[in-house]
Amino acid sequence: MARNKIALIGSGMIGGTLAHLASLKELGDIVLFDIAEGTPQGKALDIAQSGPVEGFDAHLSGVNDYAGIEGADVCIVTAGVPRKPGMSRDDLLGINLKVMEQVGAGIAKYAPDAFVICITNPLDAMVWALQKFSGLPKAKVVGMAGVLDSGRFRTFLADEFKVSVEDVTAFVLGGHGDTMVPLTRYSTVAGIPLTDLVKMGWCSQERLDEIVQRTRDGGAEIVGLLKTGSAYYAPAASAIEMAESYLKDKKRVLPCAANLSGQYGQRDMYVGVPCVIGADGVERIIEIDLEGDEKAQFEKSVGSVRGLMEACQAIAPNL
Ligand code: TXD
Repeated sequence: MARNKIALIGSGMIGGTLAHLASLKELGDIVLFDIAEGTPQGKALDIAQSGPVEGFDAHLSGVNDYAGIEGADVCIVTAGVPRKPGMSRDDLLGINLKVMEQVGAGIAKYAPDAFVICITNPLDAMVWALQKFSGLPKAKVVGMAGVLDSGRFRTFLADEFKVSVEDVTAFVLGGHGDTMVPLTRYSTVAGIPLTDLVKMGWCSQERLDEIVQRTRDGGAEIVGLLKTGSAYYAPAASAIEMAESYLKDKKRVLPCAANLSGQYGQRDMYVGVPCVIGADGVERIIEIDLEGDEKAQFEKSVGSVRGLMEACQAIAPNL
């Protein structure tokens, strides 16, 4: 049986970390792609040389030509530019939209059967555009944000309650970051919902609200500390969890930005919802009943994603 091939489109901070993690987990052979000459080649060589030391068997290569991703089983997209001082949200949107157009064409030509995970920001709009530009089936193109947002939430909750992160689960919906909708009644410590833990006196509702807000601002907190870039270890780990579920047909239930076709009253858009990820890609979207405030928060989140989609359409009317 041929080894899996994993193409990483974008070889920056997240791209390099993805290559390292995929190698350590022996998920397959890895091709790093970037427009920057030397970067993907250098990172591939560096990680390959850790193979004999770590004891993993993975072939790594770096390319500047899309032909190198030919036949990839999984493509993880981080290509793009970050927001720089003086750049408006629309400037960023315009640049990264062009990048998605190039990436979509490259994947359509060389890896049309791949499972594609988009990470580039603004996530929910970029994954929607990438699916359209690539023309790949909607179930095979997803966005990574929810696994990261819930990872952040779980970390903060475990710290607060002084319990292992292993026993904390989190359920999040909606767009990435600011508009994330944490469902506290479905987030648990060893199966006990957070709403019950508040009643049991583990923490106050105000404290829980603060933790939720810190989770929403989780990306900005790290940008503020690093000063020269954004988070990359946890984003890479999150996308690898999604890729692994696809490659091993694990059918993990993970929050992903998925294409809605009527679920949650929405269609033709991508937003974070719980999905079953298996060999067919997004095999199922789990639709739960939202109550009062949850519904209002989700709708607000959908509204902000739709705003970004409209801004994309103003730049690229073919979308
Ligand atoms: O939860 C999430 N989805 C996110 C998203 C969490 C953290 C960061 N998130 C976003 O991921 C971030 O806002 C960026 O849009 C992406 C990638 O973050 P990273 O930290 O890896 O950015 P880098 O280091 O700037 O890497 C981007 C690479 C860089 O090497 C560029 O040369 C390359 O993208 N690039 C391109 N590659 C291919 N094709 C084109 N056109 C291109 N343009 C730039």
